[in-house]
Amino acid sequence: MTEILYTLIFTSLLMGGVYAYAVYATRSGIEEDENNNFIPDSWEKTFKWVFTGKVLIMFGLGFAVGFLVSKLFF
Ligand SMILES: [Ca+2]
Repeated sequence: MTEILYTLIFTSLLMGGVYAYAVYATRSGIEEDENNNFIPDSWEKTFKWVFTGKVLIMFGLGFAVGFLVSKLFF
C-alpha cells in the first residue's frame, strides 16, 4: 500500500513540475507560445489533455493521496 502512496506522491510532484515548467518555459521564452495560454506550442498537439484536465488530475491525485494517508496512518 505504501508503494502506491509513494508512487502517487511522486506523480503529483512530477505533474506539478510539468505545469510549473510549462509556465516558466513559456514566460521566459524558452518554448514558443503564440496563443499565450502558457502551454508550449510544441506540447499542445500531443499533451493538450494534460493541461485541459489539470484541475481534475490534481484533484484526483490529491484525493487519492489523502485517502491513502488516512488509511495507512490513522
Ligand atoms: Ca500555447
